[in-house]
Amino acid sequence: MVDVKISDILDGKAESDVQLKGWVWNIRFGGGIVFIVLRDGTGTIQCIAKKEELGDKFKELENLTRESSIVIRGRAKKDERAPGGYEIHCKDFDIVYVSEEFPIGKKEHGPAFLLDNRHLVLRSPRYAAIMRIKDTILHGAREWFRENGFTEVTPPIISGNSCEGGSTLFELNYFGKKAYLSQSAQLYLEALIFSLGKVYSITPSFRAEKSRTRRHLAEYWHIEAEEPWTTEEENEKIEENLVFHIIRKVLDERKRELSMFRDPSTLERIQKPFPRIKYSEVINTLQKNGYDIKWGDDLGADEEYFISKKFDSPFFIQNFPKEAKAFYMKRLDEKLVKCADMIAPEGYGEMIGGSERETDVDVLIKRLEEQEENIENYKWYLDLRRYGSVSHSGFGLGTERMVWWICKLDHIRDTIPFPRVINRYYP
Ligand code: NSS
Repeated sequence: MVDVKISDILDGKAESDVQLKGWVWNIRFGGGIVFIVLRDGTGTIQCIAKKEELGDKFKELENLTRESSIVIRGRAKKDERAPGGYEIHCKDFDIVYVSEEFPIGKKEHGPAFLLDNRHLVLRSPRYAAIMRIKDTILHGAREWFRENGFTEVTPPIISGNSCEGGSTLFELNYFGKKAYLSQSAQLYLEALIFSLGKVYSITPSFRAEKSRTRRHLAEYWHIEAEEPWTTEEENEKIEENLVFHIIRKVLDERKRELSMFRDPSTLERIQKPFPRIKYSEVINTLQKNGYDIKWGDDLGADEEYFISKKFDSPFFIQNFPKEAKAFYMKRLDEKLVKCADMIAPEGYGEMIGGSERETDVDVLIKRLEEQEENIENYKWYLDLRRYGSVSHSGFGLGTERMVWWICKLDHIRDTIPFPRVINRYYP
């Protein structure tokens, strides 16, 4: 009898006598027959145990509860009527541990209860599918960067300065001095291009977002890249190729999981190049549709939702006014900067923020002063412009924003196993 994973059976790779190790996701008792939905971390499958086949041992199954751990031996059979297209005819089993009554029932629970019991809720096939899609997204990103000459680096998480402005900084007591949790690895990646050329990192980023929204986490996983000798136009092509590769990889590797959330053909239809529109066009469209927004304002969640609904492929919004963006972005003219946000379609919203970086030290100092930053903390960063400065660009992709869109979820907190938001860090 061979040890197999449920996914092997569902993929049609193991139609024979098998041994499965897993947990009881669901159990139903009929006269002389027990239906067990088993899950093992790779999938779920229905196992059928009959009294007429198991004899006296059948009685042991009467004690079985949801989430009990069990080893089941039997025959895997194709059956179109079974969920997943396969089922197991149980010939023998060992109950390893009979679970106490599992607090997550079949009935509806409120969101607070589910979040308090997140460590248990994560066992559901829905969360397993989301986490597996996320695994493919992270793996796909690393694969694309490696194939395209980027080196992975490990920037610090504790920093003495801000990157995206003071309002969302988490402050930390660093041996009696003030430090911050990183909002972005960008400034450190900018230092590393001089040593390595194209670089990228995948790190947690922290934002003290003080409001409850469906798209903000206090801690998220940031995929960031920085490229020397690169203009904003070229930077956008890099972002587009990376995102396209990741989408293809999810379609290749995770179609079964993806089908739990959306029709995969909606992602198959996405083509390069992604549409590109200007910030000014967006403002015009919004004003024509009755939004109370003026040129110069940043786009809020409602405005982004409205624009994003008009697309079924990711797209770029280019050239924001400098007041709406961070200090480091290169000027296009007196008013605009060389930047673009990549927006996820279907009503989701910003997934990537990217830009060409300002190379003029004096402009950087002026912008930092305008934002009331302490220049002392940025001395090291300004040095990067003094010694061998070159045009360069980069971007940050919010991994969870991408999972949120790809899985068409209501709330971003479902994209991360243990979400950190304004009112929660338990469990
Ligand atoms: O603030 S960003 O728009 N840009 C940066 O941090 C740059 N310094 C990145 C770079 O050029 N290296 O954030 C980038 C992305 C943004 O598009 C979102 O997808 C994501 O990071 N992001 C978030 N995801 C989840 N929760 C929160 N609070 C959040 N904030 C940004």
